[in-house]
Amino acid sequence: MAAQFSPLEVETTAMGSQLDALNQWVMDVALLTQPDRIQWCDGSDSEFAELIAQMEGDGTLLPLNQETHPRSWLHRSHPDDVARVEHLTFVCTTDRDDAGPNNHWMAPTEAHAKMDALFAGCMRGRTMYVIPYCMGPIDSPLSRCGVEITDSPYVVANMRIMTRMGAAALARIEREGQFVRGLHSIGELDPERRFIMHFPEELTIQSYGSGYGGNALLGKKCHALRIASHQARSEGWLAEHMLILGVENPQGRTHYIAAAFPSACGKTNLAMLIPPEGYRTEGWKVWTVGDDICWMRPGADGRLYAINPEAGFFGVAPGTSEASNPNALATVQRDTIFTNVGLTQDNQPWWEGLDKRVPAFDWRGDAYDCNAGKPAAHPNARFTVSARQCPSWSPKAEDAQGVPISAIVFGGRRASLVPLVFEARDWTHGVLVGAAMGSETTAAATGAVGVMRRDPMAMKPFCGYNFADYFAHWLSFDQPGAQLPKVFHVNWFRKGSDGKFLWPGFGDNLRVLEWMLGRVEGQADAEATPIGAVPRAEDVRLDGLALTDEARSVLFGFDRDGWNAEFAALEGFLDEFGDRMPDALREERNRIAAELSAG
Ligand code: GTP
Ligand code: SPV
Ligand code: MN
Repeated sequence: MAAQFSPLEVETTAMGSQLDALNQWVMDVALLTQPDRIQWCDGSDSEFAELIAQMEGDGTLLPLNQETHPRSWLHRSHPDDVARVEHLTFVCTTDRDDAGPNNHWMAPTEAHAKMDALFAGCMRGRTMYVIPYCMGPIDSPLSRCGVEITDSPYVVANMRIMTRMGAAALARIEREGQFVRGLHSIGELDPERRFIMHFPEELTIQSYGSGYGGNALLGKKCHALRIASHQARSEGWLAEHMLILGVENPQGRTHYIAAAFPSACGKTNLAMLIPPEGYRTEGWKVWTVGDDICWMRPGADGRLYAINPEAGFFGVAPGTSEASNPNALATVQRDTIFTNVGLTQDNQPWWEGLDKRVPAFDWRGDAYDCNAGKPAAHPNARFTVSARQCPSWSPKAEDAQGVPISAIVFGGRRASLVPLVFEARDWTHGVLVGAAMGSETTAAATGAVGVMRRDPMAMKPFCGYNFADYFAHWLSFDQPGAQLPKVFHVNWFRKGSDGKFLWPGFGDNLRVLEWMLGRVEGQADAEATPIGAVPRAEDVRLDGLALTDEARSVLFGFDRDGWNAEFAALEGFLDEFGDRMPDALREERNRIAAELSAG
């Protein structure tokens, strides 16, 4: 059936589509890229097994120790292709201002010409895979679909884990008639010939020259954040770089929390939190709904309802251990693709922070030299695994209606100034808190690590349109009848005078979540300050923690002079957006700045 719409001399698997627009696009792409073969992916087990066998055969995947890690593999990427490339990522809107100063911009005609030249003939000798996928539960009104065309079997295997991929997604696409078009080729994996282009007005993505997750699994950051944020703005919802978790208290009541932290700043870890021992004994539980992306929209009762558009985790491996994140470790014991981790002598995956064993090979496959001072795993080494394998996977995670959100949390890596937690006064203040977020850069993107930058709502690399319009969109949710979540800010990464983290983090972060939910239910105390409500040390349960006096005063303190300087700098940031920046945010900043300087 598929062969009839392809004028090319190519071998095509059956399936094809009932949707002329999809068939036509696949044919146009094939004419441009000239693949030897077209494979429509149905998402079946047999298709997955064939892909894996093929990749084992050509060395793309190395089978791991099947006794300790059944059906799990190591993929070693090209050494220059290990992270997102923000400097090569563009938002191509007709009007430059629609992309905003927060994005790299290129005119759509110029970008199309550039990409057409790169894609021309690039799939000669290769198979072109057509991947219909659904972001979110297949039956959810909040879900959205796309089709990714790629020449990378590694991408197909990862998309099968990360999305609802195949026949069911195709059926929904045929019913709806609309889908996001993503075209990807690994090209020559040449950093000089690499671009990640977004055309939000055309619901189109074009990615060339990288096989790395965020650049190549187009359902993830490209669709579910950059394109979806654009769609969400016009349709009245939010597409956010947030984890979603449920906290069940000893009375059996569950509150859901969504939290935006920048890349490699703790979303996966918080989403899979295991309560500290005392809390476990009392009956506290944490349920994982999502670890990276959250789509939210107001329900009939005025509350925000959230779904996780993803079906798997593409998580940071280094630092994951039995002590820090036992749930993640349990999740990746089988049916997992590891990318750029090290290997032990007996073929088990290994990364820094896992345990005390000494690995035999580093992520490039070279013999590991423990005296060379280089890590065995790449700092941005990742695992791809189905979310259903996670022991804390929430029974509500695949609910078509989503979960109601009680609290929104912003946070980043801030060595100084920012206390452990504070609460915004109201929604407008909360939007300003998100807009003002800053964090130190991490290995999730190429470039320097540890540099402070502004990363509003953890969306600096992911917002598909002008931040000023984005903040205005956030403000617009404050409507009569809305039951908006409370907004908080956290900082797990405050350092002491010895340069070490002052807060133990990980499971103990539940102590902070408990305080937040106490605020939501009107039970917990705090001190009002110009930056918001800050708990005193006695307002948060710290039993069993050995916090130093410095930790207590700094984590629960408020540094007026430091915040004065922070708010002065914030004015400059808001001004970068000129008239487009909503007055309400400027007024909110002015009000707090005045309070701060009034002393
Ligand atoms: P992306 O997948 O890139 O979006 O990252 P993420 O936000 O999910 O980050 P993740 O949870 O994978 O954490 C990244 C790093 O931060 C890991 O090395 C963790 O060990 C470390 N980390 C996470 N939570 C904490 C914490 O509470 N305290 C400290 N000190 N480190 C943490
Ligand atoms: C991130 O960098 O925020 C990630 C990994 O979650 S990627 O899919 O590469 O964006
Ligand atoms: Mn992320």
